[in-house]
Amino acid sequence: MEERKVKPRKRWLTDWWPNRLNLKILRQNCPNSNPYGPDYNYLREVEGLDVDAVIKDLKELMKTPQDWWPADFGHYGPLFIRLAWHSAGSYRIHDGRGGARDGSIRFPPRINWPDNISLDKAIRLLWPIKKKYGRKLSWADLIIMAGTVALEDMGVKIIGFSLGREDIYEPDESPDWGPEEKMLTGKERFRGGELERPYAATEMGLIYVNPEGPGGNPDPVESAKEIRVAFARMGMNDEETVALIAGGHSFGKCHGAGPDKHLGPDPSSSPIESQGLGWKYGYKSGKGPDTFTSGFEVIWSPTPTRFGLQYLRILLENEWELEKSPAGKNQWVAKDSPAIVPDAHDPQRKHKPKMLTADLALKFDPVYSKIAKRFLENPQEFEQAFARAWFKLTHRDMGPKACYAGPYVPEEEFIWQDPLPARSYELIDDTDVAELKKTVLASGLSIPQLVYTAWSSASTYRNSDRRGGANGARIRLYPLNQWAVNHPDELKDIIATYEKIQQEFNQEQEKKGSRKRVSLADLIVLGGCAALEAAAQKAGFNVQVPFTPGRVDASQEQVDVEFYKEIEPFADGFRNYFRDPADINEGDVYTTPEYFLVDKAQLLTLTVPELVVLVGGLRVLGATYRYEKYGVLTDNPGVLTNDFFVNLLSMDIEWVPADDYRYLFKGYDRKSGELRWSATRVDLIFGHHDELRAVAEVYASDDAKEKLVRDFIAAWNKVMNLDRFDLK
Ligand code: HEB
Repeated sequence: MEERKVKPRKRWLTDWWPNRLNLKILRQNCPNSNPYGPDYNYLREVEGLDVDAVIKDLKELMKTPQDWWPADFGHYGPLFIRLAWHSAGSYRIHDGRGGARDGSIRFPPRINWPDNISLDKAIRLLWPIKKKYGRKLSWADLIIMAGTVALEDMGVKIIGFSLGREDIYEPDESPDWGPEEKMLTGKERFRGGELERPYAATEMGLIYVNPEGPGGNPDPVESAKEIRVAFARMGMNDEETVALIAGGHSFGKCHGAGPDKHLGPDPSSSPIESQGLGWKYGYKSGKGPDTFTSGFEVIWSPTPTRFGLQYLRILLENEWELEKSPAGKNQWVAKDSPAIVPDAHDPQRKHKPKMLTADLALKFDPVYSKIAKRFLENPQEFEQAFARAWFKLTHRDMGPKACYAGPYVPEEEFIWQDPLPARSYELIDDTDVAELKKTVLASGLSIPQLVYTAWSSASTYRNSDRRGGANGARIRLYPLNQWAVNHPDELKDIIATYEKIQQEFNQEQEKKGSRKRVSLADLIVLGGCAALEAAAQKAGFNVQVPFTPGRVDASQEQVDVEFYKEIEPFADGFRNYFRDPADINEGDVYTTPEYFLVDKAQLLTLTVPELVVLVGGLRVLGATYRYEKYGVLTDNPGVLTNDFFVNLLSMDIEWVPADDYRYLFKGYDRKSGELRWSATRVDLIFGHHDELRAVAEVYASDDAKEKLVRDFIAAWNKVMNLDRFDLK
């Protein structure tokens, strides 16, 4: 029986006004939506977990088939590996979103993606273990652990595993997954032939690429091109890509027992009695040998529950013939091979080895095939490469090693963890801080320069993968010191000034026999704090800006150069920076600069009031890109006033577009016609958008002068310390 179709009674604002800037992503995961309450500390809980007991339980559960969802080859390991891979594999480097760290694969849209069919079953299979360990083990950790333990159980020498991924309890709507309105289409995300940033998948609803080949065209060479782009967007090079695919497809099978017309709707669209399980398959039994997942019917290896070289050998040593799966999909069969591959459910049956177009990419792309051959000849190298790439795949969104937990964290430090040196000296104290503030203010650097540099250093942080930030002072190193938004030419001189202050201070300490030293990373932040105090003083407020020393300086070798080259921003509303719309690169998503402002605010974990007060404050401080006057709506730049809001909301000013893109604007005095201000869209949005305006009104009010100072400092302090995992 069909579920009664209910016409929605309610229309959301986004249905009526889809172009209205949506601030919802700044209100996700409020503390009161966490059922464990505000005092819950997952890292502390998981430290009390009996990890070996969980591993034992997992190994047993994997080999205990359930009637409601039978195991292929008597082992759920391959399914769990696919679950972990799809949980981690939607990570993309450009904004660090996607990934496994919050367990968001449990929620829409990801649980409903056609690429994730049957993973709802994998999660339900794990429920008894989640239930047993409750608050001590998150879904996010359990999912990655299940895949990793499966690998180990099936013969991979893994290099380690970290716990510490805390669950969310609502869908994460911050990632932009693409412009398409239909699943499994991907036309709109390509511009000038290039995949727009931040996307990594080539089609909506996929983790990476279409297994059948681009747009369903079974061309392995073209497929390789897609794979290369998609895996690069995940931060994986050719060697890691070959290792991951060849290692992953050593296990398990593809499911496409019959036509897709029998496939039911996704979990969110399924009738209520299905209890969150989707894709009920109405063909024969709909499970076990009659399963439909991807629509391919492929088993790669004669030993699908054992790690080894079989996949690579079969791939490289056979000729491949195109055929159709029972669901009508293009797939490949080893032409002259005997039937050497076991059936997943019937011990009497054997099959010929088969492959996907995306597998043949590893054979027909010249670079991939060279690596594949080398792996086949050097089994240990292959296993090592796979184990290392798997660790990176499943941990790269967790941030620095300080965020890791549990007994199996590998000793080794990886470049993608943004490593930091250990501190070998004592920290400066309050007296030193006060002295250094004076020295910085007397160094000739201006308030806008000091604020801009500190902000530039700290605001590289993104909570999506916990990378960037002020610690390490990477802003002074290549390539961050070349980012246009960081004023490369001027930055050199500013850093030189800071280095001089640092040297003098440290030398003096050494002379005194003191072990105290100051790092450049600390000095850059301290300079910003000193400038803020001075700017507040000029506004008539005597305030202390909090400063916590302890940052250290990374070396050039500790910078993940390729990564930081890739993530150079082309928009940053906090500094009123937007690459000229005329020379936005092919491949950069072009949407409005104010959209990127909100996007960046989410990566900085800011609330709406924090976003508003920070932009208003940074503008009057004059900390704008190239110190241009856009948005500096004050006659006293460098003074921490609420002028930005007062002047923006003033009805005495009329705003007029000043370019073809409606990016720049001029503000004229309505009475005299005199030109008063210049601004960008990012400035005007605070007067235009109803919610932002509501908060801007608070700060523009006559009683909010001191409130602005205090709130700005609090939000500033939050941003300066976002990456201080050493303090948490
Ligand atoms: Fe994979 C499965 C595709 C990569 C692991 N895969 C699979 C399938 C498909 C695919 C279609 C079937 C599904 C069903 O069930 O039906 N992949 C793919 C692609 C790619 C991949 C396209 C890119 C190129 N994989 C991968 C990686 C990994 C994997 C990287 C890991 C590392 N897979 C996997 C597994 C499986 C699969 C384990 C099996 C599952 C079962 O058995 O259930």
